[in-house]
Amino acid sequence: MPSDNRPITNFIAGSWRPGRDRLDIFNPSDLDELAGSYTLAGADDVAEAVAAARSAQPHWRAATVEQRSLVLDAISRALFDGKDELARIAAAEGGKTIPDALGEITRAAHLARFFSAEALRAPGETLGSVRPGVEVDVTREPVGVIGLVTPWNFPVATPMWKIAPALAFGNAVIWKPSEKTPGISIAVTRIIAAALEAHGMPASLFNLVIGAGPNVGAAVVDAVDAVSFTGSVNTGRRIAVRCAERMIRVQLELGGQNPLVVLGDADPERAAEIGVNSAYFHAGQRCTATGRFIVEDSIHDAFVAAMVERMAALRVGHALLPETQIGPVIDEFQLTKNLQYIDTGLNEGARLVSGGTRLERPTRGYFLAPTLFTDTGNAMTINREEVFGPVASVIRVRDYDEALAVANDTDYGLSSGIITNSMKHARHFQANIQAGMTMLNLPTAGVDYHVPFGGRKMSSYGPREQGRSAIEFYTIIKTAYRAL
Ligand code: UN1
Repeated sequence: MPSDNRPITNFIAGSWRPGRDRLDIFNPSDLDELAGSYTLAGADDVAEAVAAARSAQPHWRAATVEQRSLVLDAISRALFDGKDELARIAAAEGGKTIPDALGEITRAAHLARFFSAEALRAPGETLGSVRPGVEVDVTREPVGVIGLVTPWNFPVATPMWKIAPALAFGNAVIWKPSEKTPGISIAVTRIIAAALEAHGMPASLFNLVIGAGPNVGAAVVDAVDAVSFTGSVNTGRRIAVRCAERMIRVQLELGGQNPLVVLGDADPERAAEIGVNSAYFHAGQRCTATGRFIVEDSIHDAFVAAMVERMAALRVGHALLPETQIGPVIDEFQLTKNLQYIDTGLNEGARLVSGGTRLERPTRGYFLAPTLFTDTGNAMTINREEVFGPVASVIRVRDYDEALAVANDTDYGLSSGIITNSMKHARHFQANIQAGMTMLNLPTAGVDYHVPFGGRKMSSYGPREQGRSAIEFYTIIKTAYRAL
């Protein structure tokens, strides 16, 4: 152990170590409160982490499926048992409300539980050959050392839906979380390391490196056998190019500009209830959040009125206060970016009907009023790009056909939704929307943990995450022929 008292941040080769440059994280709900002090890893730390992971991975691969299942079960239990403390950490450094954070941690616990069972039933196939006296086995093997690069907005569940299948199917992991949420990443790593050690497995097969994307993230991408990334399109594209050069597999979950269609037959109050949740909870910082409400002319005014009324009643404030429904945005960078998008909306002729400004609260924080624009066109910047904040707009359309065309007129294709009682339109929308996920009479955000997650177009690249699809990315197929 070094004799200085630099904060210990990284878990490398089975031990906790400090990094170099200091990183102080302030509570986005109260900038006068230090949420934690950390130090950043460097590229040499990554090299050591990958070497350790490589030498540990064969032990993990050789473990029985029951041992792997038990480790994931232990991770799941520790997440359930520790959820209150973990939620407090996530709320204090990331601005999630406590109910939001508890929901996310519970989801992560269920994810680990789901993959605890998947470890046991990892499938293979035995087939007959076209040649007499020959048999064919199709088996799945671990890929090796997987690099996981994850964002700050779901700092537990998004990592867990990568970590759990990576471990379940016998891989080692290098985890580079967002450096905006180091505290919760450290807490989750402690749980994983303890679960491995309790089952006699080398903790060095799981490594945590906290650092910035350009050096630490890039070093991870340069050294591992596969990369799963959730984050922005620009970073994702750079990672994909590098992975192609190295000819390693890559899985990307990127942004969205998710449409929610509201048809004339809907109940405007119910539509607004769904809409507010869909666009504004977690301050809109969900890749599945609704950015565009595409609303049929006949219900437009009633829907907008119901939205504005509900938005006025939303309680925005300190994430740790029990009455708060919407916390701050994560940091100054996001706040500034959101305010710039609001300006751009106004400059391009959108009409602001709710929010649009920073909010003052008793504590200094990054509070932004949930914002709704009307009179917007699908070509406006706020409807083309992903804002990633509590900002949404209404696009008025004549009928269902126009609504579907507008919904599909986007570079993205992550989530989508329609609010209607018409079976005919609901079925048609489900079949024709160009998105990885689609919701009927539900918010576009908020997904289950046991089914595939992912998008189309610029929203995703590579095989689906979660559910039974997860095995595709985290295993590699071997076809074995045997003459008897
Ligand atoms: C959800 O909508 O429940 O970054 C999950 C995100 C996604 C997770 C969304 N990876 O917002």
